[in-house]
Amino acid sequence: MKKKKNRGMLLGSIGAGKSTLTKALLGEEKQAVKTQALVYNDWIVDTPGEYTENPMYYKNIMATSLEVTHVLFIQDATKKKTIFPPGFSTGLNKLPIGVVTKADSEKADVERAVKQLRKVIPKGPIVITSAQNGEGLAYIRDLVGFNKLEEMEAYAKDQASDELLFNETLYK
Ligand SMILES: Nc1nc2c(ncn2[C@@H]2O[C@H](COP(=O)(O)OP(=O)(O)OP(=O)(O)O)[C@@H](O)[C@H]2O)c(=O)[nH]1
Ligand SMILES: [Mg+2]
Repeated sequence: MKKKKNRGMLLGSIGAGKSTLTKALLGEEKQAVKTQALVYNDWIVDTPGEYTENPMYYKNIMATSLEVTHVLFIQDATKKKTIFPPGFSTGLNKLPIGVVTKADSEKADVERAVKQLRKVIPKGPIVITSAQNGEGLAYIRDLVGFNKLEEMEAYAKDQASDELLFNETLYK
């Protein structure tokens, strides 16, 4: 794969599947282990779930976001709850991408996860993925290559795929 200058930071709760997704996106075979600190891996910055779960770390998230072009908000499809505060993505001035993980799981409720992400990302793409079967991964790689929200929007609409949505809230 071509080396990218663009970079994405992954945010999401403990066990949401950030590190597994990182490895799948980078084509690594090894199983993910618990993330203890920021991990810079090629074009991905993986974070420990604690960063998103504990507001004490928000300062770290803000600081790290300065080093990336995109922030990926990871929502576990098997979890009823979301830990992102509403509109969380608008507080970080970076291109947002919503990612639903574990779509393959029998416990997955993809619709619920998408609904949760719509509240976090008022305007931006949402990708439905599974690190296990590779679903949606190519869309993430492509989206991180764009430098404008409008470009991501045009791409998402062009793909016309059930695994790639573009959210636009109709009210302000
Ligand atoms: N079924 C299924 N399980 C997954 C998938 N991705 C991750 N998991 C499982 O989810 C669990 C947590 O995955 P991690 O990638 O370590 O989660 P994380 O978000 O990096 O967690 P922290 O490092 O603690 O923040 C593991 O048991 C994975 O096997 C997936 O696509 N499908
Ligand atoms: Mg991890």
